[in-house]
Order: sequence, then structure tokens, then C-alpha cells
Amino acid sequence: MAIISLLHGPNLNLLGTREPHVYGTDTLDDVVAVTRAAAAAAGFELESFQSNHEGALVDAIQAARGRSAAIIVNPGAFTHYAWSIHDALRSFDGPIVEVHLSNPNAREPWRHTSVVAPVATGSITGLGIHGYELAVAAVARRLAS
Ligand code: CA2
Repeated sequence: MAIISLLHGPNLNLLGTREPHVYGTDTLDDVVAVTRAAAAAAGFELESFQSNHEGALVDAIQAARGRSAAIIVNPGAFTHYAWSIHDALRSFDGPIVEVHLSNPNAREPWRHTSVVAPVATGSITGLGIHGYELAVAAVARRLAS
């Protein structure tokens, strides 16, 4: 069964514990469960990884090369400045969907730049946990075409 890698960046392990008005009340486990269910329904296995460390995420992206068919990634605040994640994603051959729970473009100016967007197939922002289900649908459609 083809694998989708689901990657989460810093502080997303705290989902559901603070700032529910921004990020909702779902926990990271809830996000992973919803994404895994969507992936299974589309015929994919989901591998999930969260880290607060930039290098660990670079390692996970490299490990996905030749193993995973697609990457769904919410890089957290690394979105806005982590060029090592940009470079690692560039080396991945399959579809890459960037997901954000909130809409960074509607927030502080420093969140308006994504260094991941230029190397992503597409980006889904502001739709909360539903964005992850849309991301699975998008990669499944891409991989089928
Ligand atoms: O909207 C998103 O998904 C973000 O990637 C979330 C990041 C933020 O830096 C990006 O600009 C947009 C922050 C994640 C922090 O999540 C927390 C959740 C609960 C409590 C504290 C932090």
C-alpha cells in the first residue's frame, strides 16, 4: 500500500491545549486520526511524525524519498523561515501539500511569507482540521492522474 507521510512542525504537539480560537480544539492525535481515516479510505497508509526540531524534520523528509508517495506537511512556524525544509522538500519527487489550520495571510505580517509554498504542489490554509482531509484528496487525485 502506498504511503503518505504526514509531517508536523514545532508546537503542533500542543494543539487543543491553548489558543482554541486560532487552532481549534482538536488535538494532534485527532488531526492524525482524521488524516489516517481519509488516507485509508483512499487506499493509502499514513505515517505521521511531529518534531520541534528543524533537523529532525529535514531527516524525515529525506527518509520519505523513495519510500512515500506524497507528503502532507504543516511546518508550523518553520513555514516562514526554514530554508533547510524548503531544500529538503525540493528533493522529494511526489506531490507535497502544505496545510495550515489557521490562515497565516490573515494574521501577523511575518506569517504572510511561506518558504515552503514555492516547493509545494499546493497549499491549504484556514480550514482547520478539514484541510487535512482535503490534502489527502488532493494527493490521491494527483497520484491517480
Ligand atoms: O495555522 C497553522 O497551522 C500554523 O502552521 C500554526 C503555527 C504557526 O506558527 C503558523 O504560522 C501557522 C503554530 C503552531 C502552534 O500551535 C499551537 C497550538 C496550541 C497551542 C500553542 C501552539
